[in-house]
Amino acid sequence: MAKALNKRAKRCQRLKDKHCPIMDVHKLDYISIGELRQRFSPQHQPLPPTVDEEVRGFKFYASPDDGKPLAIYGSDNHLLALRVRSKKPKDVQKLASAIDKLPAMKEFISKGIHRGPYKSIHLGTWAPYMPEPKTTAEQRKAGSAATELMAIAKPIFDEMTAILGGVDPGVFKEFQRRPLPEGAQRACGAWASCVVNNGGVDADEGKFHRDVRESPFGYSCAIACGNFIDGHLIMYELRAILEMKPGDIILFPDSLITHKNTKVQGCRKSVVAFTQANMFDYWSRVFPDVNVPWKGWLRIYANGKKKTVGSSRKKEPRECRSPKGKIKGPGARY
Ligand SMILES: O=C(O)CCC(=O)C(=O)O
Ligand SMILES: [Fe+2]
Repeated sequence: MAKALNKRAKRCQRLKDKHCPIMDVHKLDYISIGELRQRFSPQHQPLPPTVDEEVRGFKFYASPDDGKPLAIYGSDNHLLALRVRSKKPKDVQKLASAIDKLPAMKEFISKGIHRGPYKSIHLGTWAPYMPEPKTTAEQRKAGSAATELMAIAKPIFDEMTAILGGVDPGVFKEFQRRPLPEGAQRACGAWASCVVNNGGVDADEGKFHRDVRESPFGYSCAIACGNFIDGHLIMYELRAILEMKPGDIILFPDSLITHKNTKVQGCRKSVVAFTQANMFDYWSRVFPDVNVPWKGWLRIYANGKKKTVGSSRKKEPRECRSPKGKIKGPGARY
């Protein structure tokens, strides 16, 4: 497994050098991923009242017609955001149609933050408040429409995975190194799950948020599809507005960077692939060698309770079932 992953990561890097030798590269001297991690809080932090005025002064990164990739690095030379145009426009179109076929999606409210007019559905595998990762209830409820969508999205998830492997082999491997329990799939390429957003017609501007349940040591990856203009992605700490055209893929640490979409003209949909931090909590319970990197951080829950991450964790190895049903010990492989 580890060898195969290393090989895949190296292949992604070779492909990246071949396909994206020319990138529009920007380095920001006022922010770094290290600082963002230091400041990380699992609770949403209020932005200054002058935020709208500030945003008007942010740098706009247009998405060029030739799809030239854009990379934004922080002062520590770590990647903060990468935008790449999908090389599979037909699959992007199919994805947009498959999203329309999903059953009525609920309006999304997260941790008291109403994320605009989006309708959304969570697909794949995660483990909130449960001992073992499972397919999301929304996916089970959506049935065959969700299964079809995931099949249609597969080439896009593969593309996103290759992008991740090309720019951050460490995260690429961390996300895929360890198995999931029987019946739970790593559903979105390197990522365990995704959220499918459908903004409908002329979606309003979204609300600033961070996806605080995602690992602060990972990247999430979004693709925009549909028939629209605008709906750019504002990244607050980067003081940046990234244009996203249909088919644009953006890789960024969405638990660290406060972001929202601007108002859309037309029908904008998106799929965001992510791996929640709770997957690492699960792996750390099953495998004695896994340490959750954010162990020791103070977590403040919505009800005001505080807990130091990892303070009550027992490090006893537990059995893990392989997808084929055989019981395997710690370090089990697919
Ligand atoms: O659609 C996008 O560009 C981003 C969506 C997003 O931020 C989210 O679903 O959390
Ligand atoms: Fe988000």
